[in-house]
Amino acid sequence: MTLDEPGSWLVLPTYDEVLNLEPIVLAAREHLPAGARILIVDDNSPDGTGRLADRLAKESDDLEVLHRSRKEGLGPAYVAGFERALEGGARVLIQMDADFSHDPADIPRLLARADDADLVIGSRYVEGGGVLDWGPLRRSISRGGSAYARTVLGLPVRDLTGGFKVIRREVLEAIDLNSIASAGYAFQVEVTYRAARAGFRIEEAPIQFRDRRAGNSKMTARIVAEAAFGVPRMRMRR
Ligand SMILES: Nc1nc2c(ncn2[C@@H]2O[C@H](COP(=O)(O)OP(=O)(O)OP(=O)(O)O)[C@@H](O)[C@H]2O)c(=O)[nH]1
Ligand SMILES: [Mg+2]
Repeated sequence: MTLDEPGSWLVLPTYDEVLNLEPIVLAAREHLPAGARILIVDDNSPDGTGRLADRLAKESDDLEVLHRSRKEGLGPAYVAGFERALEGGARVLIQMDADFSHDPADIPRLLARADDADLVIGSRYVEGGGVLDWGPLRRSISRGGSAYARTVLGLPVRDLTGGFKVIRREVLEAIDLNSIASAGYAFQVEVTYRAARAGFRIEEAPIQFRDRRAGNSKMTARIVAEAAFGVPRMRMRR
């Protein structure tokens, strides 16, 4: 395996994304820098996403698959994926949903911002960012969630729950990934919180978020509750 500069790895967590996976991989390749690698982290999806991922990996050598035996939530899937990418020599990691809620065409702009930041957050809640398809209820839950976490944690970040990020290797090495307990959106908050506490430079770049293209949402009341109760706990633990 040869890694071109700057050693970018795209980590794509999947659970039942069989309809989105191949299109998102093709779209991502169009926008990733030369030499970038793609790591799919699949939690034994019942719909066969993992088998499709294996086929894609066989067809091209820029892509590999990390199979996990069961669904444990986004957090543990990302921790496992980040570790694999770090072992593989990643210098800059990109995390993105595999359902087209995040636009792969934004990758170069986010990566460019990492020239002078350690963590770049694709942000719905800064000037120029937004959410295209959500109704008023989901919008206010998301906005309220970010505002709540921002206040409780005292962080100057507008979009704390978003999952489209560019993260420099040094950040992940510094924040003790394995002690992160959060599984859902709280995971996104916790990574950013720890990066901020460790003194890393954080920037938000505007993105337009849209509803998933195909398949079903995995958001549950439990994930929301974990974020609501988990955020004050993060602060107490520090
Ligand atoms: N490996 C793995 N991936 C997951 C898990 N939960 C969600 N994902 C993936 O993480 C990304 C974001 O999750 P989504 O299901 O889109 O969750 P969401 O964005 O909260 O909900 P919707 O966009 O409304 O569907 C997608 O690529 C999912 O397939 C999980 O437990 N394990
Ligand atoms: Mg989604």
